Amino acid sequence: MNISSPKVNIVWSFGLTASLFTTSLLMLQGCNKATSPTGSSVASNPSGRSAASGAPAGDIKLGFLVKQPEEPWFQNEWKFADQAASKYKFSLIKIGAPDGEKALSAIDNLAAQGAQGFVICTPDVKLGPAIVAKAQADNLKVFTVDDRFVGTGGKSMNVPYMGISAREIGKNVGKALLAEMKKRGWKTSEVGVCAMTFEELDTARERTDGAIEALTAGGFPQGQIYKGAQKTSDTPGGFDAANIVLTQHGNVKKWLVLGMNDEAVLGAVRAMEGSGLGAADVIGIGIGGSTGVEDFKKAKPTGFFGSMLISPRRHGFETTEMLYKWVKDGKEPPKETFTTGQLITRDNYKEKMKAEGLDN
Ligand code: FCA
Repeated sequence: MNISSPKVNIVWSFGLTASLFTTSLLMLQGCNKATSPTGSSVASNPSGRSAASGAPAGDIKLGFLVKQPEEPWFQNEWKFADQAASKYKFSLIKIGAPDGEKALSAIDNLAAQGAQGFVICTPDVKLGPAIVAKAQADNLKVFTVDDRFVGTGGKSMNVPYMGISAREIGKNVGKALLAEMKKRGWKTSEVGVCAMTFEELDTARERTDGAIEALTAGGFPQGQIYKGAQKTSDTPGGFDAANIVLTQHGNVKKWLVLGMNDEAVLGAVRAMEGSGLGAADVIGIGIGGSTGVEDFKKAKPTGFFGSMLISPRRHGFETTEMLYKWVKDGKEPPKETFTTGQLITRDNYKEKMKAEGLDN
């Protein structure tokens, strides 16, 4: 069964595969870019001077580091960051940083290329202090996106951050699951909730806690909510966690599925298909409007019923834009920006995604 990312079916490693990946991504995007020997990709702007400042184009170079470059969410963040680079005529260096070692060496790499700052979705929030220390040593500004750095004492670090309104969006998942269950006339006593969790990551725990809170507030019995802890925040992580829940609760015939992102829910939906449970038995709602959308395109519905569409445009374009203005004009970005989500299903995803600048 194929449970990996539908768009880019590669195992990410920073060497050859990274180059292959970025090369194909660049070919897809068809812009004026080059792949650096380190496997990063650079959007260059050789076309002269920045309209606003008169400074030579190429004076400003910014990085965009992501933890899971193979996933559509992060590819879309890069796509919109590229649009900011084109608009403001700075160079953008995109680097996949799936672990701490890669993230830290990528920062040195950026400094060596003469960059002034970077946006990062860190592979591990506990790396925050090490990343900030290295960035300071290299004189680079840092803007965090999606996953927030955790510093000493488990507290969020005081670094500019853009993330989703995790608890609110989670609550909306819970409400939408209940609404769909009622619409189908399912008897609560026959239904279980399969909650895929990744609690070590704040934004993930807030999302799943929010969903569970809304379900219980709406009258769903706590005792029928079964959590499965994911080892990784991707589709295989959801698949494995759901299989354990399914083994423990083989008597449940109808499922509501929630998780931190599309990948978590999609993994669970695939696991349920493996147990003979399909669209009529499963209501899964993801968060992202990314990987899960592939299921909407299938001729027959699957258990992946919906997703909370969040905004890679804001997380890619606006983060990079704010960082650019910080570097160029000294305009400090706000410390916190939280973005919203909206439910998409196979009935409306095309128009909703189009409005967000996402093709389908
Ligand atoms: C986290 C998740 C991603 C996406 C992002 C907004 O980084 O891992 O899938 O949901 O938050």
